[in-house]
Amino acid sequence: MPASKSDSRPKVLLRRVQIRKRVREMARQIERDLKKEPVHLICILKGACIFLADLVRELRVPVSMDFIAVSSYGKGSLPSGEVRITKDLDHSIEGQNVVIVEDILDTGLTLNYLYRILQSRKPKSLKIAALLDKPARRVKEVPADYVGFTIPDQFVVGYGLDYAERYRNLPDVCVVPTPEESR
Ligand code: PRP
Ligand code: 7HP
Repeated sequence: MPASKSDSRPKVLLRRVQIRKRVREMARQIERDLKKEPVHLICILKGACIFLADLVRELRVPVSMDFIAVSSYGKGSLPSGEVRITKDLDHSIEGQNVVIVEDILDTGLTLNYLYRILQSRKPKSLKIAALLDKPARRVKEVPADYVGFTIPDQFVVGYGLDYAERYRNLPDVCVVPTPEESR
């Protein structure tokens, strides 16, 4: 039976087994590029925490990690482009091989901002691993080195991603209609 327009239940887009396989492949790719050197992972809170937890357990090189949180203003169809750090890193990244771990690359505002800030702190190398890439909404270019899945312009939840803080605990990545879409 086709879902009615008012059906707001999450629908699976990416199953947990698919995600697990792809995260393992991304870890292998990261290891190859690192040539056995240690890696310092920076998790962008909160959405990327589940991806980080799975990625670190797949990596077979020495790993350290840190966390950063940002807030963006004007999120929605017309982003204002303002991003602000609300929790900074605990440690310096100077001279380290850093990989920024992000759940979703959407407009690119968050990663464009963070990439520039972190690059100015003189890491040895700086790469970006994004589980999901939604290129349809890109406003700012972002040099993503590792992308799990390219997805269509739909609002997704689960595997760390939320809608109004809900659904982060869903093991699959699912699509939920936003209020604008259900109108
Ligand atoms: C989401 C997501 C990314 C960002 C991507 O974070 O986790 O960090 O938006 O969007 P952009 O490419 O358009 O900047 P959010 O601000 O919702 O915070 P959260 O991770 O705590 O849910
Ligand atoms: C942020 C975000 N959070 C959850 N789901 C999406 O599709 C998103 N795009 N940008």
